Amino acid sequence: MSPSDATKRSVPPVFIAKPVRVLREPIKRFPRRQFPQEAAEYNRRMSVEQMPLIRRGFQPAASKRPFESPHHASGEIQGLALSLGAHLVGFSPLREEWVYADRDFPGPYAVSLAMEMNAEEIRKAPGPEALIETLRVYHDLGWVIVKLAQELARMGYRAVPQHPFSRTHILQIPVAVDGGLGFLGRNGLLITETFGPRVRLGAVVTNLELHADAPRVPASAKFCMTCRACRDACPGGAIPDRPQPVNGVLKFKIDVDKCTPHFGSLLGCSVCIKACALNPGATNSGA
Ligand code: B12
Ligand code: SF4
Ligand code: SF4
Repeated sequence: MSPSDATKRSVPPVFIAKPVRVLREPIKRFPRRQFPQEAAEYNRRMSVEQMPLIRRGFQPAASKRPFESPHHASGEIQGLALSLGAHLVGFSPLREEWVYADRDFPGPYAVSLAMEMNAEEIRKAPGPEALIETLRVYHDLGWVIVKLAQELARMGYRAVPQHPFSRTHILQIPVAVDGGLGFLGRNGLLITETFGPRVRLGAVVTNLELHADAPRVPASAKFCMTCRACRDACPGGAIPDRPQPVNGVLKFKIDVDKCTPHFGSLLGCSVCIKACALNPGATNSGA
């Protein structure tokens, strides 16, 4: 089946679950008095400036701008996304397995986007600095996604933003893996070659035909099989010793019920990002 405009999913998804369904206990609220004002302000700006645009949607222009080839289209979209502020860009045909069961299939191609979080701020995790940095990058990447969607619509193509901090159609990590941005680490996060796991993810789904390179497994993925730095550092003991079969595929899967209490009480925690030996410049990388 060649990818076409938005269709309803016909194949049951594999790795699906609404977040509410996987969390046996509700996520504890972040302690209100500790919630930093700067983080609250980024949150407010996303709600009042970005979310209304996303809810309204992006109406494609009446005529489609032609591209010489999918290769040319990817090149142009990559340049555009980087100029808007993304740090990594990848393309993939969107697989139905990565779309939440209760959402429509949003389109045939995904543009995955990653934005780096500041290393100094993440080094201070867990605490208010890492939380502010998280919200800052959600906000800044949110604008990249909104603006890219606007541009695609102006070119005459459908564009469905997958904002990093709102309810999306897609699971960001496997889509980013398909787009060649990195691999799934023991810590349950996407690990990129350039920034390690210190990135936030978002995407725009579109019907513009894009050229996708085959996903690459970097050499560092092998190192991750034997390193356990994140597991030793995790305050909840949520990071696994071994990969486990999930829907027929071996993968590292964190224990969400052990993570969430710390995620809540430690203002988003982020220790599994900070502790990763594949952060650039980490002294425990074995390199
Ligand atoms: C719900 C959620 C949580 C929940 C549950 C976490 C979880 N593992 O599912 C809680 C609140 C605990 C949480 C915590 C954190 N989260 Co969170 N979370 C999400 C969210 C919104 C949905 C994920 C989901 O539906 N999980 C439920 C099921 C599907 O989980 P699962 O079966 O265990 O699968 C997980 C992975 O294995 C992977 N996955 C699933 N199937 C497959 C298949 C293949 C082939 C591969 C390669 C991967 C893969 O995706 C899932 C999420 O990581 C995503 C954004 C998004 N839309 O994807 C962000 C997201 C995964 N979180 C993120 C981050 C950074 C965090 C935290 C560090 C907190 C923080 N300060 O931001 C911690 C880290 C915990 C950890 N080590 O995983 C980032 C990850 C960035 C990265 N580098 O990978 C995301 C992508 C948000 C973003 N926009 O950047 N999170
Ligand atoms: S967010 Fe904290 S508790 Fe959750 S997996 Fe990462 S280090 Fe462990
Ligand atoms: S700390 Fe080590 S084991 Fe954990 S994700 Fe990073 S490389 Fe993999």
